[in-house]
Amino acid sequence: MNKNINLFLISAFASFTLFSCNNSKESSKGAISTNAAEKVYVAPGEYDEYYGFFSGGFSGQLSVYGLPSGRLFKVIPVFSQDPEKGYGYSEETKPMLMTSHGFIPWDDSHHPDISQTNGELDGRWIFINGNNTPRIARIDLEDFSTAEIIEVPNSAGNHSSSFITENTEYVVAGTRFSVPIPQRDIPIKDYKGNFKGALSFIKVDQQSGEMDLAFQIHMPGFNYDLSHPGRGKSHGWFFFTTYNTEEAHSLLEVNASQNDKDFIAAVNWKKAEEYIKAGKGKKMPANYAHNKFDPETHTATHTMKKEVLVLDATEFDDLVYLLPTPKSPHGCDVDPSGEYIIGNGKLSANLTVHSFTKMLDAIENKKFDGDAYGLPILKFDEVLAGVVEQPGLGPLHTEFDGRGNAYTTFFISSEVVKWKLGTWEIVDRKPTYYSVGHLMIPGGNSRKPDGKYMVAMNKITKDRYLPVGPDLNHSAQLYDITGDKMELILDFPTIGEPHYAAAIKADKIKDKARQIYKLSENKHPYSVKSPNETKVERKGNEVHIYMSMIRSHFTPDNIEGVKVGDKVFFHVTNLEQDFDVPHGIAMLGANTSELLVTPGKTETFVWEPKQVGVWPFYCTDFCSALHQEMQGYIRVSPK
Ligand code: CUK
Ligand code: CUA
Repeated sequence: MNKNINLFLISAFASFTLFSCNNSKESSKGAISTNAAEKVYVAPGEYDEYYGFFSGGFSGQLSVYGLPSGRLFKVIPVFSQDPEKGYGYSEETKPMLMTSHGFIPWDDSHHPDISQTNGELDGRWIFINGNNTPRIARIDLEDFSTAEIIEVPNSAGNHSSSFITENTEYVVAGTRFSVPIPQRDIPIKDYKGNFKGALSFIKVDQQSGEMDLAFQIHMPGFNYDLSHPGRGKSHGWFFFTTYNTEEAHSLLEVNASQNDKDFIAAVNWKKAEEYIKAGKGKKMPANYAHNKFDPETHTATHTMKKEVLVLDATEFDDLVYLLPTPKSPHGCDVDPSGEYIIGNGKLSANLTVHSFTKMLDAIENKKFDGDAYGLPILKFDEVLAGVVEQPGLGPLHTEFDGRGNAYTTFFISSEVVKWKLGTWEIVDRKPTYYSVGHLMIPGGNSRKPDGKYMVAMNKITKDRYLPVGPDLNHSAQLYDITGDKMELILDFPTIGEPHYAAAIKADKIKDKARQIYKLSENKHPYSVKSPNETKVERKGNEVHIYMSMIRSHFTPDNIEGVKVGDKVFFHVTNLEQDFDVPHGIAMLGANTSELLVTPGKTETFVWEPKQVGVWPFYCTDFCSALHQEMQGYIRVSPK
């Protein structure tokens, strides 16, 4: 029976794919309303209404788009090196990419989430997870740059992350893969009982935004796929979808889809706080990186942490409850009121909605179905709020418009389905082009959604744009959702794979966005405040060049006395104090990237010359009519 469902879904997918190649493009063209252009047109010089932050997937970055125009404003480097900005190449930024496994200049970023106050987006910070080397980054929305990265120990495939509680008390990270905790050499077939999940609660300082791993809850060896916080009435709880509740060590067969139901794990994090306060947490050795960017010196520091506080969920009977949820639920979404918890069962014919009120009631009255994993399992019927019947194939994620409607994506049938909370009736469906993963409504995972637009993020692009060879960009589609029916109004390509996005009214950010750093406040130890302070200093085989840049020259611009075998540090300060006059620097033979230095800042690159000669360097950013004159030479002599 289970196998049959799988086969059915697989063949449905195959036939859908055929269908999409042949027919859907035509039908999407026909479906566009005549005033779509008007709805997305932002006249030259005008601003967009929303900032949209799109995860970069396997690019590891976060890109910033305007909505409704779909214009790309910036790619914020987070987990990957970025030659455009020198991120991860400059000495100042390299420590950001240090981990317990060394320097990892890449990751797979999935879920951005904007900080909240009282369940409303506040635009202070945005958080995003790195999947592969479990990490959480905090991006400061004052200057749109990565301020902090913390590694998550005892975790692997940091996927059910980085979602935040409604006052940004915590950013929460769940492990997709259960792993041996602590890591050790054991046969993989001994998975059951030895592999564990870890749910990490990272405290956020409300003033500085600084993150600190407060505690972890260790869990049975499931896969923890996605999560969302409770909000409103369910504030204080966090919900995680699980699959592979069979605790199979190989998913090659249908091992992990044998169970008719997996679970949503409901975690009472307020209770966890109490237990931690009461000293019930166990200290466990753990090695993880904590990297911070100091805006004063404009330099990152990398430190290693040694310990984590752990609560073992199975040792408490009121910390974690399991809500049976059909067939490998993926998205775990909570409606704006906090009452409904939606489990998007990938292999299920229906959508399952749980009730928070019923859950509390079932807990109170001990309506349990045993505790097979050492955790109370609530009776399915006692927590079920309702079912959306046969909505589509392959549900993944749900968001809300604040008007009592929910919107769920269906990967296999490639559509977004709009349905009503409470009555569970389907009121609209629209195709996506093609195979949608996440969707996003600005504020759609907060208490106050802004239900004007919905963006579908599609996994397959096929024929949407001019062909550019075998590797295509992924695609986003913008829908107007103000009417009864959703209306597709725009397509735009994205950077990497946009697993998820978050968007906020531009007004909440744009006026506090920083334009410039003051040179007088630059505390970088190798900064200079004028060309007169520049110098070349030798310390053994290290040569430190204190260099300045201002329209349109470098000082010094002729450097001699450097030898093969030296380690040469270019500390380059941009003396400009006019807004928007960066200078770049690149040098022939330097095996580093370009640096782009914004006004008032200092950046460093290192060069270890291997060849004698005279090597030119130049400014890479067109900065004035004399930009092309902004150049210099460095002479390298024999050892
Ligand atoms: S996941 Cu990509 S479609 Cu990483 Cu949020 Cu569901
Ligand atoms: Cu400085 Cu071009």
